[in-house]
Amino acid sequence: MGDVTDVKSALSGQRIELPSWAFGNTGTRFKVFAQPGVPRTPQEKIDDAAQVHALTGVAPSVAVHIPWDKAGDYTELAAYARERGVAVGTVNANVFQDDDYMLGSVANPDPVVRAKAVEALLECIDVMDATGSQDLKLWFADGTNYPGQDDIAGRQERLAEALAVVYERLGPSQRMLLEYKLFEPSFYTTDVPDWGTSLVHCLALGQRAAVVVDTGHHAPGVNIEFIVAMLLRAGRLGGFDFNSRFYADDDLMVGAADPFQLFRIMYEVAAADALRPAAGIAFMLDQCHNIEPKIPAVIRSVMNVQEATAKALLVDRAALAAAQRAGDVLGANAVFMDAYNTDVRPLLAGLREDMGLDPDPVAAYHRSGYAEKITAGRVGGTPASWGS
Ligand code: RM4
Ligand code: MN
Repeated sequence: MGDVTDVKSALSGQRIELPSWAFGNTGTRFKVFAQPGVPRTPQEKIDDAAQVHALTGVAPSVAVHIPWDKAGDYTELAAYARERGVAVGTVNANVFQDDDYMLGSVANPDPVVRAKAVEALLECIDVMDATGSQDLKLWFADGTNYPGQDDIAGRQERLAEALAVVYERLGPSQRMLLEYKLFEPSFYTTDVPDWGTSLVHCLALGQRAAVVVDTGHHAPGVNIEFIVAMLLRAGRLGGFDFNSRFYADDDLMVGAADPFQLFRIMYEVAAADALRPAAGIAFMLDQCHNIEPKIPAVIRSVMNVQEATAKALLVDRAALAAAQRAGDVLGANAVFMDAYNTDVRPLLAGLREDMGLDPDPVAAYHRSGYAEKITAGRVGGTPASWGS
């Protein structure tokens, strides 16, 4: 087993970014079930994220989604976050909810719509300048539904052109993170469907463009840790959008559907020594809590990432390497499984106590009275939701 003191020190330095949209009302295309106490403003989403950080100690930033989190003054929004002990993190661009984007955004056949989409992305960089955010995260709903609907190669040209304009506008310490997703909302072609397509675009753009792996965006059975290893090797793993899927882009709590997969992914990250913030991998959640209470679900998700990370760090790398060199197939697998089968909850509870936190953040949240406070206080106004 890896050394417990080293494991604890790596875990205390871990940073997990929370998505502002996890705190708003969400649902499926069939129904959004509203919950009481949901934030009405970006500031209230930040308040909720700050609660999660206060209880877990490892979630000091909150990703925003523009225009869902549109604010009059982003410098003020960043100051508001700082006062609550968190920072505004990744800026996510939403170019998929305007009528003009029916046939796509940056790859739309109409140059006027393309220009509008590029403008929206450039505005996101203005937001980054005002908030001090480092990363612009791009996910495009672009694609087609029918063979012949649009030119597949032509769409790639338009995409590349738009990305180049946006990349040029980035400040020297800012990055562009390009996410891929297999399908949906387009079902025949998707313009960035896989890590290969994303990587090809990033390589053409330059060093500060990197791929985002959203764990929910793969076909069943895809070996995500292999993709992670490849991107780490190429120096182009920009970050993760963590969530769980049983079918497709379910956006369920990370580590809920397949904790073993999450462990395998975190092992590749740990083995490449890429857990350290200096390695530049953004560990973000991208989740929606439709039927479960949102804040405890986000706390649970942070804990799930920590548990998978702790197990990954516990792998006895020297013993594993020795077994691999000796061709000891079963021995190597046993080293790996020993770490996975370790109950790391006491270790993490101890770590939290070392950090001056309650060992059980979910219980601490339920005791805190915060849920009652927001339920009583957040009446009137429009609860945040998709499209608002
Ligand atoms: C997409 C993708 C993006 C997220 C949106 C809301 O499927 O995962 O990361 O910003 O959903
Ligand atoms: Mn995502």
